[in-house]
Amino acid sequence: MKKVIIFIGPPGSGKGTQSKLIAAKFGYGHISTGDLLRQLQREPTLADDESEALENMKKGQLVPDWLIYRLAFRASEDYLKKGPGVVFDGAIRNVAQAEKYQEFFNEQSLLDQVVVLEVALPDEVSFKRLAWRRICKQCGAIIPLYVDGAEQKVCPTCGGEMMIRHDDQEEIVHKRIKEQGNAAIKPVREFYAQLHLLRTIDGLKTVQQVEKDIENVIISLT
Ligand code: B4P
Repeated sequence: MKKVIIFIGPPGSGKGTQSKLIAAKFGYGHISTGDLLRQLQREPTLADDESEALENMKKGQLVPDWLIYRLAFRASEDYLKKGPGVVFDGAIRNVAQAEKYQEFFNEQSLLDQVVVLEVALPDEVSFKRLAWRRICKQCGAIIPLYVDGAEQKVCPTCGGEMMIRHDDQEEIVHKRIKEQGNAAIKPVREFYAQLHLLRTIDGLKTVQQVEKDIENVIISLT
């Protein structure tokens, strides 16, 4: 199996859901730049440039690249020292970032250890999923509001209270899909396709089916 598994895909494609499952299954570290940014947001004191950068996230825009590198590279080095590998969740959203990560993997002698999994989903489906996404306040699980037509009232894993993420409000979701949806991702997927690192997974299937498809791909790669 490759040591570096990178998930790309439009917002709501299931990158977060699947990368957590895969990291837990194989004992890999899980780096979600979205989670790292939300964690940073909760810090009591922030540098001015960090506060400014986090404003972008609240508006549904990408944060500046330097902040992503600062957070993700440090976390990745820590995980690689301790465990078998790392799963990157939504950590690469433009070509400049993709190039910079390749430089970083080169410095770490990991260039031949990279696979990129695109979870593909039409933008129309993204909208519904994000507007109906809830997060458990207690354990951080990602929960769809409706399962088989029934509304979920508490976290099915720990019984915790569910909350709606600030950037999952309808008008912000529209903006995120416009700015981070399939049109925005196209150059990134082309970059990785040219390097023969890209594998595409159909994100329209059920969570369990998508997980199985991903497992089959990563187990087949040496
Ligand atoms: P993230 O936290 O990464 O969020 P996301 O892209 O919206 O969601 P994801 O695709 O992970 O969907 P999920 O599994 O939750 O990013 C948040 C923000 O951080 C960005 O908008 C940006 O501002 C900033 N940011 C992060 N990284 C950055 C970077 N590299 N550069 C610049 N800025 C960056 O799934 C969504 C819903 O669908 C859930 O309800 C889930 O249960 C459901 N679902 C999942 N799979 C399903 C399936 N197969 N079938 C049915 N439902 C499914």
